[in-house]
Amino acid sequence: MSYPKVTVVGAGQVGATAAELLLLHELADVVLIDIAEGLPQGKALDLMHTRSVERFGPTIAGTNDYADTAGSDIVVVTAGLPRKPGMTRDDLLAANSDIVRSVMFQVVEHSPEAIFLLVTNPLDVMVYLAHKESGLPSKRVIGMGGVLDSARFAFAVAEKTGAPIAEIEALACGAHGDAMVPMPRFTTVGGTPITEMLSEEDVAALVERTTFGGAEVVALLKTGSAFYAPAASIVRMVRALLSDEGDVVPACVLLSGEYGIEDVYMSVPVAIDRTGVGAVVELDVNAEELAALRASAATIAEALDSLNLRD
Ligand code: A3D
Repeated sequence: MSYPKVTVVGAGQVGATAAELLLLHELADVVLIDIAEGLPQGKALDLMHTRSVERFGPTIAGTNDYADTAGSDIVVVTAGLPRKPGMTRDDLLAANSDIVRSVMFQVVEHSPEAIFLLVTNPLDVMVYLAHKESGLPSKRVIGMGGVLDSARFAFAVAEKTGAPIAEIEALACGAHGDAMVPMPRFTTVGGTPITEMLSEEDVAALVERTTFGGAEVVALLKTGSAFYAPAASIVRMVRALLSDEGDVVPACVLLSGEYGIEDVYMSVPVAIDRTGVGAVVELDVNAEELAALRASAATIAEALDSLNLRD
């Protein structure tokens, strides 16, 4: 049986965990690449040893050579420095810009037709940079942020209400960071919006917990940042990107007038399939939600301008 080829750049916590899930779910043959010598090879070998225990079909190869990534269907970019305690995502801006620039240059050279799924923080800026500097159509450059933020919102709602997680549909849009826009009216338990079930104070507390869910993990771990839920969220998106279903997920995509937002990458619900990004699903937002989305976009635009990325 032949599998699609997915390259994961960065064999750290997020990249290696995503690689493991791609194999366990039998979604793709994986190439794991990192700048650190031995790291991707060692993790790939360890995962190949797992194969006969877990009985999965696809294979994984670890490398430091971009030639091995040639012909990938999807390239997931997790290379970068993780956020440390007390560090904001924006502190990572300068360091990770250089990394993403050099990684994109090399992966695009070997897989010019791939779909590129960016994960490196600060996410919304890194995806824009990857799109701009690669010259690739925005349809094939996308970021993972909204799936994770929505999952954290769902967790917070489950904790508060005690409802089974399978009955909860949660949505968080906007920047992946402090300017996130969790959407309570579009977050439901058994089909009922949480705004009709919970007090305003309770909803506000859930929004707060969602927005700072990543920081909550960082504070507990002390070194490094979250990786299980990020990796699962990557795999959720890869699954959709390998199918023809046109799944609608909150993904970080280039907005061109939707919600009155122009020339900013930010998470909104969008259909994705094996051709990349399809139609943005414009939610029926009220004035307050629209203002929150625009304010979130403005914070991203400010960071883009600080890097002189926009014309
Ligand atoms: P970590 O475990 O440090 O792994 C990063 C890996 O990148 C390391 O193995 C490095 O050696 C490698 N690397 C560094 N520079 C290069 C390079 N030039 N080429 C190839 N590999 C390189 O970090 P992590 O896995 O915890 O996090 C990785 C990135 O994902 C960070 O920027 C995080 O902030 C980000 N992240 C984003 C989300 C989102 O939801 C968007 C969630 C979790 C983590």
